[in-house]
Amino acid sequence: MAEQKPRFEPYNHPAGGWGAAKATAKVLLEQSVVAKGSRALLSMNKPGGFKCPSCAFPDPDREKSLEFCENGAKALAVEATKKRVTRAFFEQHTVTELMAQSDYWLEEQGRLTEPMRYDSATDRYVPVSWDDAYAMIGDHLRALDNPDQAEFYTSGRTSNEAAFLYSIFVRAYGTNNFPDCSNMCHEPTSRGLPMSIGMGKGTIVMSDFDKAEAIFVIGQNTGTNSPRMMSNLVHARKHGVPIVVVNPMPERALIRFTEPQDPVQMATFGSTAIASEFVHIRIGGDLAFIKGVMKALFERENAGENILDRDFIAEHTTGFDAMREEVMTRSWDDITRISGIGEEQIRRVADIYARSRATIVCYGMGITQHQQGARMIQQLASFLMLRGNFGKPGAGIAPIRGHSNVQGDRTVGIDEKPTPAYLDRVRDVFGFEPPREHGHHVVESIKAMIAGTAKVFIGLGGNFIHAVPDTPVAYEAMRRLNLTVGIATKLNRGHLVHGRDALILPVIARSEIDRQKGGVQFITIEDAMSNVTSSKGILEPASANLRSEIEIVCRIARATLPDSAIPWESYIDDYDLIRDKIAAVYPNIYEGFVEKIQDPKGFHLDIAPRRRVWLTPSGKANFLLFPGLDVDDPIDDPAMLRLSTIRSHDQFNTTIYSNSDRYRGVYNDRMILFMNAQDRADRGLPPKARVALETIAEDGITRRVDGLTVLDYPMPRGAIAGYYPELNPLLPLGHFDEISGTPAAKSIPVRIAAIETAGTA
Ligand SMILES: Nc1nc2c(c(=O)[nH]1)N[C@H]1C(S)=C(S)[C@@H](COP(=O)(O)OP(=O)(O)OC[C@H]3O[C@@H](n4cnc5c(=O)[nH]c(N)nc54)[C@H](O)[C@@H]3O)O[C@H]1N2
Ligand SMILES: Nc1nc2c(c(=O)[nH]1)N[C@H]1C(S)=C(S)[C@@H](COP(=O)(O)OP(=O)(O)OC[C@H]3O[C@@H](n4cnc5c(=O)[nH]c(N)nc54)[C@H](O)[C@@H]3O)O[C@H]1N2
Ligand SMILES: [Mo]
Repeated sequence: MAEQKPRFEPYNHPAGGWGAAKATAKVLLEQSVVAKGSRALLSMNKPGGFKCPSCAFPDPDREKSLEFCENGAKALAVEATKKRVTRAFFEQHTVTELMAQSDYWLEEQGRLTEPMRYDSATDRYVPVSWDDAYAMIGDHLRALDNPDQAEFYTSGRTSNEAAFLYSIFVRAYGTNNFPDCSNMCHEPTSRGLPMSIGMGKGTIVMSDFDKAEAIFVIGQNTGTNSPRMMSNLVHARKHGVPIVVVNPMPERALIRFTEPQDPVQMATFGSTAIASEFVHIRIGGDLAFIKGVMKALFERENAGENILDRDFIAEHTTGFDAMREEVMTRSWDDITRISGIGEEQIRRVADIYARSRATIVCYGMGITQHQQGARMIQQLASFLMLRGNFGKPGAGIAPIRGHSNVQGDRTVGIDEKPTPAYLDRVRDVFGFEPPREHGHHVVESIKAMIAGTAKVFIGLGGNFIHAVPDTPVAYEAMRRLNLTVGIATKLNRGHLVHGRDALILPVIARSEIDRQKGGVQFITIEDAMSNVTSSKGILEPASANLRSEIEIVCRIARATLPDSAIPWESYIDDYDLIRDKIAAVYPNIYEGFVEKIQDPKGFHLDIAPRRRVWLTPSGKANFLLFPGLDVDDPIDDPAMLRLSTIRSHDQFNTTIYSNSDRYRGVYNDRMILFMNAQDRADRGLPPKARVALETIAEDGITRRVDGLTVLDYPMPRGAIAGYYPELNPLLPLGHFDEISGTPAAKSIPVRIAAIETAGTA
């Protein structure tokens, strides 16, 4: 792409619509895959086709002709691209030269085509045979003093089958070190929600959207990150269902949206107003806000109204009185000051909630990535419990997951804290004694690398190095390792920041045909609403020398554990054999997997709270105490700003599709700080000033990012936002959610460190 000048222009149209249609066509064109891509799009998310590799939102129940969105099309187009990274490419560029290129450029080079090994003599990646690559991994792993010296990362695009075998292999090898992308994402859901409702997953299914009488969307940028959910929101609004949006940024699609799949709206340039209440929350103000809404409800009850579901509370819950008492001690002054929301709006929202007989709360990274993200989620569950919004149609909690199979990977064993019952099942089914000691999550794995106790890193997908906090520290940690392995579709920074030995192992992508001895195979995924469906690629693989993730895992297992009694090779030929084992390890969840997955629509995993069954120690749903009003540690520094690191409309995590962010009016620049104009003026900054940002932390480390342009934006006072992963150097490794270890990427305390240029008006 030619270097283009940065441009800022507020986007005043509805989101979606023709802008989205145009962007979809453009990306197919850029990747030279118009015909192939369009054919593939027709089969995406259809029974018998493959699952969109982008987000985890389920397929709709409503019949429609096309089941993809602009960003799903982008994800597919970059996967189906005609561009290739070949051995000639690696011959032309040393790793040092590649390091000087942008992430965007690396991604643009296209699909990896054959296994490569790092050669330190020439500072280049050179071809290696698959067998030699497996042997190298086996040699390194067997040479370690202790299996806990290896870290086995998983990213959430990995299928159930590959993740399951990986979890068995790693445990047979002898460790529970499973850092995974979930540790930076919905881990607060997975760890926090079970304490409340006995289950770390969402409790709604798609049809609940049609029955809900109120929908909350908190800290989630739906139009960009799970665009297919916009259909549900549009449908709800057309039927008069109020939608409460809680977000420090007035995200365009949540304000006004044109449904690209609605021919009438498209033809008439019509659109739907989405948020009936837009709650312009301060970063981390959600606890104060939710407690404010609860206080308003309790006050109305005290005044004689009948708002709470007393039967539900009595029969199904514990801890209600203590919780209510704590909420009632909070003053309206504190609630409004800390949330940034006026009492009047809080009471209006309370009224919406009080009138609704079935309420859904959806949330995303704006809730999870805080220092008390898990406890905040527990309060959302409590809020729902007040009116019995579990186990009835149209109601429940809806964590909107990220990667398309991040939920499934956890269900089938990617868990650094496995339960004893699960480990017993693994022992009984596979005949080895798995390690019992808990392993490392992401933050702990980096600490182990820094301490020098970790020696080998294997990444099953993902781009660990740019997803994690404290980028420079992570670089240094990676470079100390004996071996780093990237199992990937595309070249990324993680392959360039490597250990003494390094391998890149290219895989068959989800949209591609996976031919094995037993015929063409399919894999399965579990979406954010616990539907398990099959996915079968239809495109020719990008190269004849790719392997399936399953094969790679099995071959690594054999090379590492030559005497293992587990029949690794057999799983490569026939993935049904893996599904049989999944059923054996998880009889309560996956019994009859092989038969049930024959249904083209898939099947739904049991979610106990939907039946009002609470798998908690008390056997009830628990109102949990979270005293105070702050989700993050307050900091007494008048210069402090809270930085939220977010996604643009044109990226998938660390993959940057373009440097623009259409709905926020930003073109050709990602080094942006969205800031309230008054906060800017208070700091003596002219419009569009170029500044450096520095983290406020007490660990003696200076964290600074230069070259950021300040953009006046409707942010609440004291709150700023900028892009991930460029701002990850500002996120301290020690700044994470207490319960889950998830980095608090939405609440980094920072200050302006320097004004580089005065900017322009
Ligand atoms: N196209 C596309 N789709 C994706 C992804 C992608 O990168 N691109 N990533 C996938 C993944 S892995 C994930 S986890 C999801 C992420 O999807 P989202 O959860 O939408 O993630 P973000 O864009 O990081 O930010 C979420 C929102 O939180 C708001 N926010 C920030 N701080 C606060 C706060 O303190 N309170 C509240 N209430 N809101 C706050 C931000 O303004 C932003 O609108 O999307 C998945 N889908
Ligand atoms: N500051 C900040 N940091 C964050 C976040 C944030 O909001 N702010 N969000 C966090 C979140 S929610 C997440 S989930 C993580 C994401 O962390 P990761 O999941 O590690 O990162 P991705 O960018 O999704 O990984 C992209 C790479 O995956 C590989 N890949 C793509 N498809 C496939 C496939 O089918 N198979 C295999 N084997 N490889 C494939 C490609 O090589 C590509 O370069 O980042 C986290 N980090
Ligand atoms: Mo995520």
